[in-house]
Amino acid sequence: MPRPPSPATLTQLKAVVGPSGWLDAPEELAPYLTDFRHLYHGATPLVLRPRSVDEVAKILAICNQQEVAVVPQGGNTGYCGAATPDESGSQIVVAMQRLNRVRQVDADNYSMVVEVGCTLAGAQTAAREANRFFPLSLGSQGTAQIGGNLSTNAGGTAVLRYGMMRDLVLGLEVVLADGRVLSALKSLRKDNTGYDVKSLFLGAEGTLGLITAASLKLFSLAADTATALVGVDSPTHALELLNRLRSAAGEQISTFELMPRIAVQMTVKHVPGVANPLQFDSPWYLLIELGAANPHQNLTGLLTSELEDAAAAGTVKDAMLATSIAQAQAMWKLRESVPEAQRRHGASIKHDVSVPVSAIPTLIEKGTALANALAPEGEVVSYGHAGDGNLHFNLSQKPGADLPLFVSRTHPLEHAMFDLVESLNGSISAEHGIGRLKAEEFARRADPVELSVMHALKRALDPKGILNPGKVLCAN
Ligand code: 2HG
Ligand code: ZN
Repeated sequence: MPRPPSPATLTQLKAVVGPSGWLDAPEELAPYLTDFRHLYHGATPLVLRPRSVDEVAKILAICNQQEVAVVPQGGNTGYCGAATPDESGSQIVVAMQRLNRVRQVDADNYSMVVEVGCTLAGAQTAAREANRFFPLSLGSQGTAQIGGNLSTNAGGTAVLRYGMMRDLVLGLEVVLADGRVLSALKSLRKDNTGYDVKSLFLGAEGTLGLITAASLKLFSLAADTATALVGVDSPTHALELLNRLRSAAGEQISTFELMPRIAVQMTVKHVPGVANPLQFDSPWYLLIELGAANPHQNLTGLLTSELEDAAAAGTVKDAMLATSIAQAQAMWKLRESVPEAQRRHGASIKHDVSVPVSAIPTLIEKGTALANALAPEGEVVSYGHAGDGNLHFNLSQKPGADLPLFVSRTHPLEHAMFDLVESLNGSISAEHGIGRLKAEEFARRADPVELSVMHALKRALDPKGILNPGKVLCAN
């Protein structure tokens, strides 16, 4: 069991990072103590901001020896409280933002090595400057850091084509609990040498080691893009359109995002600068993007004719293709601002879940019935990455509804939603992770054998339990 750090240990830790590498004044600590959604308010005696792998290694060696708990933190944009220390005041925060070098971009190998404190947007820019493309794409990419993306196995809006963060990793550098550095930073597409050890740290939310750098896959930049906002009558029609587009455009579809009317209305109302680019009203909207490296693909022509055929078949109600970069950006801003709009609208209950793509219409239909029955003070705002089966099945507090009553619906509704998701062979966490928020539900619902393997790995890699305790796995 980890214990509070002694004054001597705190002094030792400060010495590792030097005077500019630590914070302990209450006003400086404050930003590190609350998660993005303000669900948790923790305490810590010390925030360390290492600049090098060597410093991280020394920090962990000391903490392991002294049995002091460590909570790694990146951009602090996570949804499940994984990067927030607990309330005990005995956990040290290790913030990674100064470990932010781009170590290498190898354009010929279509790879780059970046440190975990780089923002996602910074990594994308480094790739673009070498005429390459790093495809992970999230609304929070200006703040979210690569370390958090790796540790939560982030998803976002291009998973349909490029997969999740896990699929974009070639190699990792990780500091283990005892301070040893695991160097698995090779940039190879083929490497069949034993167990895939690095994969253990992806999605582990800092509970098995602290990732310090990653080798990431790069792709060709799109020279031709087509973006459209499309209105459909139902999620079933959305699925029909997805199938049609997959047949016609295959891998070229990178984005297929679903939004209900209420999400669009909320966003236009609450987020400054968001104009409704669609001049027609529809129960459901889709943001669709196709991209190709070949500039002569005429993707706009392809998308136009597919949408026309879909309209003739009754699948599509109406559609608008972006005719300028500004118009495409406005469509993206509309989609990416939905979480912000929900935040401004009032309290929300969120479920980041996934099901097989074919079950999305059932999830929405049955989930809406559950929500109406179990949380009548809320209205359903279910949107997200329909093309890969991940829905943010969220609720917003109805205007004027009783707040404590609405909030009291959270757990009963979550149980019912997770039961539904399980009955559809889905997952209770699609892309936001487990953190502290879902640790108990995860322990209750995970396959017991799989869970016992996870605990065995945790014991093997972190025998003293100093790495982000209470996150992902509940105590034994
Ligand atoms: C998104 O897809 C994010 O916009 C946030 O994953 C989802 O706020 C949410 O529930
Ligand atoms: Zn999402």
